[in-house]
Amino acid sequence: MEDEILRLKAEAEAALSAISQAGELEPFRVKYLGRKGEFTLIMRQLGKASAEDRPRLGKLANEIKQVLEDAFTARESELKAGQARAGAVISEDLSLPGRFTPFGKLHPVTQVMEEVCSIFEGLGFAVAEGPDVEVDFYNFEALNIPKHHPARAMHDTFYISESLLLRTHTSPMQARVMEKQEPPLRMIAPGKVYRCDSDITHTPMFHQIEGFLVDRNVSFADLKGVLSIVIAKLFAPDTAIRFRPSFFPFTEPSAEVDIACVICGGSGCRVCKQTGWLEILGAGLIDPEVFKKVGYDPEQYSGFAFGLGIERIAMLKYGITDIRLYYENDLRFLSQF
Ligand code: 2NL
Repeated sequence: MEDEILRLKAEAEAALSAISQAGELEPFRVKYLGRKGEFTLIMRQLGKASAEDRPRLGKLANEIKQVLEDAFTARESELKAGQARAGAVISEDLSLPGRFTPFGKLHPVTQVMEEVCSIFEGLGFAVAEGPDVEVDFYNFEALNIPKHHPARAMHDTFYISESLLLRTHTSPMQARVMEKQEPPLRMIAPGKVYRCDSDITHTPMFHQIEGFLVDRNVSFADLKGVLSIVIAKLFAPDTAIRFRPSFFPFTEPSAEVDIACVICGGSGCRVCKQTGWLEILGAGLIDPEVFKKVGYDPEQYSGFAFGLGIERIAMLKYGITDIRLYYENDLRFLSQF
């Protein structure tokens, strides 16, 4: 009887290790471990053994059955894992097109902002960013706009308190830099600005880049030279430009700069209101009063400054006709840039 049990163990172990495919597992289980299998038969025959041998043989048979069941389970999971690996390789069709991964893009305003910044950086201008919440002094006072000056009314300021406000332009940053550093200086200040104004062509928040250069003997010709290069790089190399006299409290003389209409090339159309020209920025030579406020000697230094609105430049560059498109988050619009 004992020999029979041990022989069956050896036979089952050999059969198990010969199994190479998952399909052979079930017949093995039925033959050796099933309810009508070889081990069940042996257990039944234990009744024929002598009373003194029976407990020992029963224990031996049970132990061996357990060992075989464990070995079977291990072999089963081994084969199933192998099958999954093989299946994965076979089911992959390498000729199928890849899955589309949607990717984001920079907003057109951000793209133009970065483009203008990199053009100025190429001309040696440093980039400085400042706080959106400003104190009255840097936003107005230092830029030659005293309290009750009519220019304050032009700015439609959002006040937070008597002396705190949302900056109405990015030049406060320039005043902060001039106060701390001595010329020669060349820098630009990009960022968000805020004005309490909202209609089809105005949003209460928009983006500006303002810049300035201060050194000895800086003239209007230097301003014209720098702006000509920037406009040529931003639009087309042969874009015509013109300067019109204007007024800003912080520059004297001041000018508004136009480019030949990017739509009609100067012959007149709806976009340029039949003038052939589009205004793209304001500029001028820094007013000596500003130099005094930041502690520079206007007899020693001169400089130019300019400011441009990014939304407007992006509209002209890309032919965008409605400023509201910037804020609707419509992917059909945004994915074009
Ligand atoms: C415009 C006009 C301008 C500035 C901005 C400036 C002034 C100083 C220092 C640094 Cl004193 N930046 N900014 C100067 C002239 C004109 O903006 O029409 N902007 C959209």
